[in-house]
Amino acid sequence: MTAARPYPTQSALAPNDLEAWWMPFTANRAFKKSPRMVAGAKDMYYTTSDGRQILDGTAGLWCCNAGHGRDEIVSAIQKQAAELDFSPAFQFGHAKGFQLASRIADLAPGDLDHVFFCNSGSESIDTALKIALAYWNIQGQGQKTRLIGRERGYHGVGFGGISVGGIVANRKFFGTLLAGVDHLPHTYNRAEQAFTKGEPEWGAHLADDLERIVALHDASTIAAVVVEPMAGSTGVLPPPKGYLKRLREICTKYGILLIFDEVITGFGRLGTPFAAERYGVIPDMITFAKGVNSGTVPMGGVIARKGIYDAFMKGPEHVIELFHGYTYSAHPLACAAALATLDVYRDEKLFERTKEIEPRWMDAVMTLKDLPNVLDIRTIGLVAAIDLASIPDAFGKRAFNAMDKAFQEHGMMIRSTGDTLAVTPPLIISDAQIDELVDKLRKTILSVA
Ligand code: PXG
Repeated sequence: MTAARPYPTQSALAPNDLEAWWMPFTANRAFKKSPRMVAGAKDMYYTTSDGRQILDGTAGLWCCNAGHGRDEIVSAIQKQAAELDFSPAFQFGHAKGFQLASRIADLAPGDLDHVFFCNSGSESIDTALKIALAYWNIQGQGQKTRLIGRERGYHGVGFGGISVGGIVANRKFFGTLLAGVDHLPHTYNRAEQAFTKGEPEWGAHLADDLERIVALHDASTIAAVVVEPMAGSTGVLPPPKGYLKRLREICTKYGILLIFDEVITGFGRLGTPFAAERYGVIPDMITFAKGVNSGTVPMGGVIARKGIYDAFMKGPEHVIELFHGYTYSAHPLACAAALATLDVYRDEKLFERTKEIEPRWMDAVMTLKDLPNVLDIRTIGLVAAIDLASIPDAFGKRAFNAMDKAFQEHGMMIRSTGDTLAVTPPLIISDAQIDELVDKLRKTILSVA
């Protein structure tokens, strides 16, 4: 037995023991020595437990697209908790689940019109991969089992997601992963692409590598290709011009399903409801999470094309068609929050606004180009990434220090991944707040020179 801990009688703003929480994707010991504690949030700002205002440069974790503490969303959640707190989604339904599925299908392009709900981005990827495998199975092509991801891809942390993902640290500790997975090359080349605004000119040809993979394994063994239209977590890699169209063509040519992981690009981040629309490419499935309800209640999902859903709707009608689902699929609180959030997006035209301010955002962030240690800046939609030169023998430390200093000294939340800073503010950011953010970024980068 460890010694008894002091009973936590203090308020949530000032916990008296940081030991017990094993924090996710966090340097736990560094955090617990010098915590970055948040206590409240409203619109574009967090408040720290010691009362400082922190500009939200990350929309939480790429999710709070409508900003924080939005009255309409808060009251929808409160009302829903009082009216219907939980309802099973296996063999029973509730109105908001159906309303939300229709609203999301309306936002999605083409015949992407059936929505399967889960509770996170990771679950949405596992769901999409399982639908792909089951789809081929019920079509009598059960030998189509291979899954193709991409180097540097991030698809969450489930075994499916890390298998098709391509971030080494997220894979190397976890054994053999799923069998039968291959990877496309990533699309980044600094010599060809440095300081590009938006989609780089160079790199569409990298999609042709799918032809090599098909030649190696044969299309008859390949179920699906999954990519982020814009790779986010790895440090923001916008797709080269024409790349996604090329991938679509090759998938269609060989009868391979194409899945876009839109967990961060969905719900306006690139100025359209989904990136699929921005790029004029219709995948067979889209995964989403985060922005669907502005990060307020855990929710994710998969949008599937009509033909995929229809393929399952056969056999005796009393038999379950897809043996998959989660206790909290279409949780009433998550649905209520999402319906209110989609109203905010529509009424405030936040997706259109993102498209409008994109050029201003890109120009503002590119003013940081000549600061010390800046090796590349990539911008797209309301997203920016800044690559910093690594401190010798301490990869990741400069960006980690920048993230920490931004919070502790400059009043701003940003993310670091490797030695890249990622900046992805809520879509409600004003012109003045863009200036404030860039000014804070400048000070932060100078402070880690
Ligand atoms: N797919 C993509 C494309 C993602 O970006 C997930 C799946 C997994 O979602 P969940 O809800 O299971 O976490 C993600 C998550 C970062 C960062 O700093 C990115 C994510 C999560 C946390 C931090 O870039 N993306």
